[in-house]
Amino acid sequence: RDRWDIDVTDITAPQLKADILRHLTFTLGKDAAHASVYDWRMALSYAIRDRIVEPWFASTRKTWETGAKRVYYLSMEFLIGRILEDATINLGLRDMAETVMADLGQDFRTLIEDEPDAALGNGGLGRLAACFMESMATVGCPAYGYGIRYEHGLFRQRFEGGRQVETPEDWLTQRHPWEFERPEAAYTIGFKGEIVTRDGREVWVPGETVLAEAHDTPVVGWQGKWANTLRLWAAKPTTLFDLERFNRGDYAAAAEPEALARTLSRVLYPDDTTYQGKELRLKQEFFLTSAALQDILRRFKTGGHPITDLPNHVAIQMNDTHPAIAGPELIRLLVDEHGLEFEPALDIARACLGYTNHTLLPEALERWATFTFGNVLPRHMQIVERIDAWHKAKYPSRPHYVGIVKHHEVRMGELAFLMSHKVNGVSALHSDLVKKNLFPELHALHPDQIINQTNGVTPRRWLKMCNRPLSGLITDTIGAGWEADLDRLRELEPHVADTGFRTAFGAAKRQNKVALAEWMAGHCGVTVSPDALFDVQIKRIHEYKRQLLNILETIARWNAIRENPTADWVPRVKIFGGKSAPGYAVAKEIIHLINDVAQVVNTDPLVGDRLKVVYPANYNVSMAERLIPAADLSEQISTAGKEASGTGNMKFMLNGAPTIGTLDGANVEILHEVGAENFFLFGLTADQVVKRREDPDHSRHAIEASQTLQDVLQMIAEGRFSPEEPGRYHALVHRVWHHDYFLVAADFDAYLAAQAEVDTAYADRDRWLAMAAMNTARSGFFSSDRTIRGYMADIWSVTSAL
Ligand code: DL6
Repeated sequence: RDRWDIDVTDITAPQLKADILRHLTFTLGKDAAHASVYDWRMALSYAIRDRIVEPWFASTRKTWETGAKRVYYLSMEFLIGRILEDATINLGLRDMAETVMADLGQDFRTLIEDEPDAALGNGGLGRLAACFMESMATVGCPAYGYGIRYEHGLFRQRFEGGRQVETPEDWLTQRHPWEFERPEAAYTIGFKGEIVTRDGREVWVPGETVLAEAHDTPVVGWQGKWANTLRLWAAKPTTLFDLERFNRGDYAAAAEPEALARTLSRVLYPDDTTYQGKELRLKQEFFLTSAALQDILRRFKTGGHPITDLPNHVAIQMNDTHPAIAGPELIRLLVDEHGLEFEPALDIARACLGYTNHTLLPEALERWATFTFGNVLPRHMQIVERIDAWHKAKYPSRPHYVGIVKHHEVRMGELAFLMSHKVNGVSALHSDLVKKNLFPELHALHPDQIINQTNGVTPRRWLKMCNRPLSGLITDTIGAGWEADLDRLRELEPHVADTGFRTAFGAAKRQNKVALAEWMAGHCGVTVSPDALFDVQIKRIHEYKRQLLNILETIARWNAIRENPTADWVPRVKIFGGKSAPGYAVAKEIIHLINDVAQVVNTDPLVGDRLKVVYPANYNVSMAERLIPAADLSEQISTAGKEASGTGNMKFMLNGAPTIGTLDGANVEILHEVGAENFFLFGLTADQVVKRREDPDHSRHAIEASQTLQDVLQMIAEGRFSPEEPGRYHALVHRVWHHDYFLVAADFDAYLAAQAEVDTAYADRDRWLAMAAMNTARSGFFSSDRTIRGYMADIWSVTSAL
C-alpha cells in the first residue's frame, strides 16, 4: 500500500479495549469502577477519534503533495446531530465497539444516546451542509467546512399546555470530544470604524475587533479512505480584560470586552426565514466569512503561488446568502492587503466563488439597510457600491436594471449572484423558478450562470446507521457496497416480485415501528399499535409546509370515524415533529392546534386505535433517525413552488416510505424516479397556484365547495378542541377563509382524496410492501455523493483525490 492508504480497520478488539481504558484512565482520570455513562462515552469517543487522525493526516498530506485544489464550504449552519455512531460506522468499527463495550459491562446504545446532538442549524440547509461534509470525505473531495462554533445551538422545545416554549440548548456544557482547539489559528475580525487614506489608498480602520479562534473536527468518509476538516470559529476578545477597572473593583465593566466578543458566537440565530437582531446577525456573518477567507489566503500563500492563481487552487461555496459578504471581503483582502487593483481582484473573487440558493421565500432573502451595513462594514459598503457600478456600466441600455443596492437596501441575493461564477438551485423545479422568478433580469444578462444541483442525503447516516434491519436486508439481498454506490439499490427491484423479500422488507419495517411505538409510549404517553399506518410529517413548522392541511385532514378523519365507527378503517397514527421560529406567531398557533387536536382525539373511546395523533417535543436529527425508519407514509405537502427541494422527502424514500405530496421541490424528481404508481400525488402545480391566487376569493370558493372542510373549520372556530378558550383559533380560521396565501383550502379536497387512496393501498398488504420496497430500490439518485460529484464537476472544477 502507498503511504496515503491507511487501513482504519487494522485494529483488534483487545487493542480497542485497551485504547478505551487508556483514555478512561489518562484522559478522563477515572477508574472503571467509578466511571459513569458519560465517562465511558467520552473514553470510547476518544478511542474512535484516534482512529480518524491517521487518515485525516494522510488526506492533508496528499492534498499538499499533489497540489490538489481545495473546496471551502462556508455555511452559517451545520446540523450535525450525534457523531459517535456515525464515526464507528464509517470506520467499520461499529460492531467491534458494541462488543468491546459489552465486554466492559456497558450498553453501546445507552452510550450512543448519551451524546448530545450538535444542533448548529435550523433545518434543511444546515443538515444538507452536514451531509455534504460527509459525502465530500466519502468521494475524496479535499475540503474544509467553515462555520461558527455556537455555544448554544438550536433552542430546545417543550410544550406547556400544548404551546411551544423555548429554552436554551447547551451542548457545550459537556466536553466535545471530537474537536481539536487551535489557538494558533486565530484571526482578527474588525467592525465599524472609518476609512482613511494612506499613501493614496483607502484603508479601513475598524472601531471594534474580536478574535476568531479555530476548532477543528475531522470528518471521516465511508471506510475511512479520506477525512476533511470542519473548522468552526469561536469568538474571543482581542484584549482579555481591563485590569485597571478590575483593580478598581469594577468587575462587570472589566469583563465587558470578553462578554461582548463572546456574544458573537453565543447563539445560533433561531430563525430561518426572518431577520431580526440585525446588527448581531450581520456581525456573525462577517465574523465567519472574514475568518474563513483569511484562513484560506494564509493556506494558499503557504503554497508559494502567485495570487492570480487563486482560482486554480481554491473553490469557495456560499451556502445561501448568509456568507455573501465573501465577495466584497475577498476583494477587500486582495486590494487592501495584497495590493491588487479592483477589477483583477473582482475577477479572481468571481472565479473562486459559487452561490447556492435555498429559498424563494421573499422574507428569507436577506437585505440589509444600507445604514446598518455601512455602519457595521463601512469599507464593504464602498466595495459593494463599486461592484454595483462596475456591473451597471456593462449594461448601460438596460431599462430595468436590478442592482445590489436599491431603495436604501443591500440585496444579498443579487450580491451573491454577481460575485459568483455559478449560482445553483437545489432541485430541478427550484432552479427553474430561480431563473424565472427570483433573478429574471440577472439571468437574462448571464444565461449560463444558473444551474441545478439537486440535493441529496448521505446513505451512511440515513440508512446504514439509522435503519439496521433494512440495511441488513439490503446487504443480504444484493451484497455489500451499496453504501457508497447507491444506484446499486436498483438491484433490489427484481426481488420486489418475490414474496419472501417483501415479507422480509415488511418485517424490517415492523421492527422499527415496534421500537418507535415503545419510545413514544415512554416519551409521549401515547400507546399506539405498530400495525397502524404511521403517517409522518417532520420538518420546521411553517405555513408553506402546510402542517395545517394535515391537521385539518386529521379532524375530518376523526369526524368520519365517529360517524361510522364500525366501518373497516385502516388505523392511522399521525406523527408530527418540528419547531417554529420563536417569533413566528402563526406557526406557533398551528403547533398549539395540533396538540389540542391530539388531546381530544387520543382520549376519544369511540375512536380508539383507529386514529392517534402524536407530537413528540424537541424534534432534532436524532429523533429523525428514530422516526424515519419507522414511517409508512412521508408527508411532503407544501404549496407547490415554495419548498426549494426538501431532503426529508429523500430520507423517507430511502427508508421505504412512499410519499403523499405535491409537485414541489425534489418531490418532482422523486415521482419521476419511483413512478406514479408508487407515489400519492395531489394538489395544484406551481403554475396553477399562481393562477389560483388571481381570484381574490379563492379560499372562500374552495371552502364553500367542500362541506367537509366547512365542518372542520366550524368545529375549530367553535372551540371544539379548545373548550377552555373557545375563541383560541378564531384568527387562524379567519386566515383560512380570507388570507389563505398557501392555498390550504384549495388543496384540501384533493389531499383528502389522496389520503383515501393511501388507505386503500395500505389495506392491500402485498401492494403496499411492493410500493414501499420500490421506493427504496429507486432512491439511488438521492445520495449526496451524486450531488457532491455534480458540484465538483460543474462548479468547483475539482477531481477526487482517491
Ligand atoms: O437545500 C436545503 C434545504 C431545502 O431542502 C429546503 O427545501 C429549503 O427550505 C431549505 N432552505 C433554507 C433556507 N432558509 N429558509 N427558508 O433552510 O434548504
